[in-house]
Amino acid sequence: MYNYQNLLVSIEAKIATVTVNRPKVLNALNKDTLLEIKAAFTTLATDPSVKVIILTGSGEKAFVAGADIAFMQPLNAIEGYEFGRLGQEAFMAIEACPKPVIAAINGFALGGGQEICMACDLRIAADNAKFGQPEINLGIIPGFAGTQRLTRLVGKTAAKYIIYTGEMFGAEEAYRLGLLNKVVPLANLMAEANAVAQKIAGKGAVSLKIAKSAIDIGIETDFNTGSIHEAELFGLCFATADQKEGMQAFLEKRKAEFIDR
Ligand code: DAK
Repeated sequence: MYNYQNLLVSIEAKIATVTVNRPKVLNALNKDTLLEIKAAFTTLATDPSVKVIILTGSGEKAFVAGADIAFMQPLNAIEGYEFGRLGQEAFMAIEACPKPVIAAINGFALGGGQEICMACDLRIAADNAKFGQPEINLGIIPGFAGTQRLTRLVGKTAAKYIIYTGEMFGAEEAYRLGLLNKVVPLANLMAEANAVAQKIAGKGAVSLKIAKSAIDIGIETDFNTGSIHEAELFGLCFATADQKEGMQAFLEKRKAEFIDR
């Protein structure tokens, strides 16, 4: 089911790990890799054996060093448009996936690499991680919705500085800007990402799914509409066995056993 050329997918204890596996080019994203990311996340979205997904890169040097420049260089305008749309669709498959997605950032996350980690729900970086939107140095701008996602995550002031200068910045600066949830030593990265994934996998799948929807839809709308959407989703929780169990467990002073329904 998960047999790809440029991606490795493993599943253990309800946690899927998706690894972009092109270490010779620092896991740069070409058309085939984007097609595989889109296919993998579309399948993972409905795979009942998976509750949480970790996205990482192969090797210790790079998470994803961006879109594949050698692939892009000869493209004409139509091909460039199609490549950009494909990238946006692949990243949307991550963002629209109803399960929490954690980026475990193990090195360079540049251009499309920073953009793909911004499409994830949470970001945990190794202390060697390097971020940046260097597209301006190539005569282009971020094209996988980076101008939109970066601005929403760090605000206009920081986003414009990062995009106008193309400067690289380290994990501590990314953390300070609010781009990251945690920074850990490289040797601990996957253990930490797995620990967070396990903690989340112990919650109810329905409340996780609708919390993601409440946040992601709410941020794209006005406060009042977002609050109404939240109230409707809040009400929906009361149709689940997990809400009954969660509250019963509290009253009985025991740990809740969620069944994801
Ligand atoms: N693409 C292709 N190959 C890459 C690559 C990339 N993004 N990044 C690295 N590589 C390759 C290098 O060419 C090199 O290959 P060989 O020479 O060994 O064959 C190998 O990976 C190792 O890289 P280096 O030798 O350069 O390693 P260093 O440690 O010296 O430097 C570096 C690491 C990450 C600083 C450097 O490789 C670098 O600056 N890479 C490029 C980073 C970059 O500019 N990334 C942004 C790419 S632009 C679009 C939508 C979105 C986008 C485009 C279009 N549309 C709407 C159409 C997105 C654009 C981007 O992401």
